[in-house]
Amino acid sequence: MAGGNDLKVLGVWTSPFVIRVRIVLNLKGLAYEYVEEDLGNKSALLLGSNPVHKSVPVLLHAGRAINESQVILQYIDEVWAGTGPAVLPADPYERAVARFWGAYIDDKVESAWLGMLFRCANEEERAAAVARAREALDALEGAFRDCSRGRPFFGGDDIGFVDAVLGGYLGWFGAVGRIIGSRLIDPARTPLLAAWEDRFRAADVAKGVVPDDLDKMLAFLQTLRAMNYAK
Ligand SMILES: N[C@@H](CCC(=O)N[C@@H](CS)C(=O)NCC(=O)O)C(=O)O
Repeated sequence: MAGGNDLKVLGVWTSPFVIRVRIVLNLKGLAYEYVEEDLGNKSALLLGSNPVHKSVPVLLHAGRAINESQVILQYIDEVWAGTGPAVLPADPYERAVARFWGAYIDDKVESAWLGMLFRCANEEERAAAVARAREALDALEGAFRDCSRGRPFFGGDDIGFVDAVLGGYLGWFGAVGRIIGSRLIDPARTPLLAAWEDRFRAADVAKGVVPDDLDKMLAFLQTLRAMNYAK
């Protein structure tokens, strides 16, 4: 790990947005301090660092705050361009494609994620959100085929931008799988993406960052629901 960069991440351990930032810091081999926030009682540092959205993640680099996870990923890639693998592709067209899919994931997958876990009043509403998630995953199956060109990740041989953006959701996908009794990324329907999920979960940069304790995730879900999170 490269130290001495004065990096601090304000986060919540289950947040897909925080997880993707930690994955990219790991990918770059950058040491950082991680500070767990309580969304029910946000710290003065969080409120002062992200006064617009008051959300995590916040990356503090030498005391200066960078907000919004996809902006943070691009910042890390630019500042530490010479350290570790590139997060975004070098080619401008491929960079545009990666940014397109990153935006797609936070549009379609995020809304389905909120629907599956937080905004469903009954099992019928949850099933509708699962169907929306699987439709988005169908599109991502095609994206994976085009971006990876037979290699293991969206980013090619290494985990890259789209991998980190989508990979941040895998902890919650596991929890959804437990609730619905089947894998959200269905190997029969989206086989390339299901194989990608297995590879991503096994990657060193994901270990200890993508949550795999489903009981703990589901207990945390109850806490968030009690807080009326994401209403
Ligand atoms: N678009 C933001 C989303 C961040 C976000 O929604 N974070 C949640 C945690 S998963 C949060 O901090 N919510 C603030 C709150 O609950 O008050 C990003 O990509 O960073």
